[in-house]
Amino acid sequence: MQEKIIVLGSNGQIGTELVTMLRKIYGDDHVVACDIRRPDYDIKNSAPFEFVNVLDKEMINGIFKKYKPTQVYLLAALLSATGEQNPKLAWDLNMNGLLNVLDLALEYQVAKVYWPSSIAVFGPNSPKDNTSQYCVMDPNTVYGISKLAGERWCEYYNQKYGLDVRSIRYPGLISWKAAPGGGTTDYAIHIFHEALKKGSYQSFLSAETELPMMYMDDAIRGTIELMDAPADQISVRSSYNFSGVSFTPEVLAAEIRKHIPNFTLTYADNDPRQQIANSWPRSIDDHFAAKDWGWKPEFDLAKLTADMLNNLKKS
Ligand code: AKB
Repeated sequence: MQEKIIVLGSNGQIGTELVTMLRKIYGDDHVVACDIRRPDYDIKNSAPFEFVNVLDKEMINGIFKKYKPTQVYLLAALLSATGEQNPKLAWDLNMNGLLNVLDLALEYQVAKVYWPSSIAVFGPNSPKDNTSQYCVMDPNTVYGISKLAGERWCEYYNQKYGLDVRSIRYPGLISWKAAPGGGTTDYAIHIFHEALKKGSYQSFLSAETELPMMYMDDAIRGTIELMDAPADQISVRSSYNFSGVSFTPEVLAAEIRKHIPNFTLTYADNDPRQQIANSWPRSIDDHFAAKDWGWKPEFDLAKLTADMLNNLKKS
């Protein structure tokens, strides 16, 4: 079957790299990038781009009618930190954007839908270490609440209507090609830019705040591996736990010092993102992803640090 893939929210941190990879695999004309902002990275000139607001169901309807997609990726979202600044908008975008796409995917008989969830679905009473797929989940950010509700909707559309919707709970994603989108884990990207530019950085999270993270190359590969897996191997229809590497700002700084020996790290007091980080797990048990579709990360802390610094130096 000839695939026609629509990526909604193509211009963000994940979309920028996902679209590039999907176009490598399926060809430029088979992947339609859609966003409310015109892209400034390498999506721009190479292939189809459409302005789409995921809150405008008629607009998405027009795109589905025009392209008849076989696969849809919905990436448009407000993340944890920006979500707290505008909770109603975060709920509206994260929830109604998803429901619009799920409904239209059914109507247009889209073969597969991808929607990202997050470690933000866990909360203060979830276990902190090796957090399992099924445990107490009491998110206390609007982002986490919307992601947990979205997971339930994904499973509901799969079980009630047979829609093949697949999802991953991303940890903090570390990448150099596009800027991060207002998350609690963004310090782990800013730190690389500032280390190269100034030789110092002030972290908004404290020295000992350990969080699950992943290099973008692993995240993109894992996402496409999940989408390529046979449907009968997908036992989790809410969203899969997905693990890369866990570290604290202090440990990341020590790794950066292996490349930039004089790098100094200081810490800000009372940043609201600290509260969010404190409610999230330190590490994730992802054995369902390993068992169902063979997930295995390739980038550890040393490898991702070296790769980030090399690429940022060149760019
Ligand atoms: C955030 O920090 O909000 C995101 C996430 C973990 O989903 N990076």
